[in-house]
Amino acid sequence: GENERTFVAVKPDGVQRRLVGEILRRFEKRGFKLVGLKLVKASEDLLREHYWDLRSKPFFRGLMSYMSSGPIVVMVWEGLDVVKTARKMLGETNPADSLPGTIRGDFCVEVGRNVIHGSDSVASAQKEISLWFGQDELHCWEDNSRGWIYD
Ligand code: DAT
Ligand code: MG
Repeated sequence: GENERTFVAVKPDGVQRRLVGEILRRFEKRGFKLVGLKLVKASEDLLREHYWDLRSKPFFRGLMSYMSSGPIVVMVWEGLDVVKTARKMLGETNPADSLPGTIRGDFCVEVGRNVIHGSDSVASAQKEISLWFGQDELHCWEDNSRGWIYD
């Protein structure tokens, strides 16, 4: 429903390349509701837990050093089907397969520098949100444009 939440992160290359505003803008304009946002330097432990399913992949070490190479902007967005829609807005894992109009399709070229993360299911979104955010960092607020976004 409208209360579905997803976890999105602008990776270190996205922060370096000044893409944070553009990415926030796309989610805001789509009509999703921002409920959490912060700039963080992720610890290796947090990243290992976040990418636990990929620990045996050959690119895992490179992924860890890329993701810990600078601050990242983590966010939680809320709205109808936001998990699936956010993944569509991101594009494919490999930017080469991502259509223009998607974030990866517009702003990057290589899988190892693909600018943004988004949860791949409602279950992983719940896990990732609780991994990266404290309860007190997730904000409930009355959405005054709600009636113009949902019928
Ligand atoms: P996604 O980020 O689209 O959910 P994933 O969960 O399969 O993709 O992988 C997580 C990240 O790991 C991905 O954003 C970039 C990196 N990665 C994935 N496959 C890779 C590969 N073949 N070579 C290098 N990095 C890769
Ligand atoms: Mg993934």
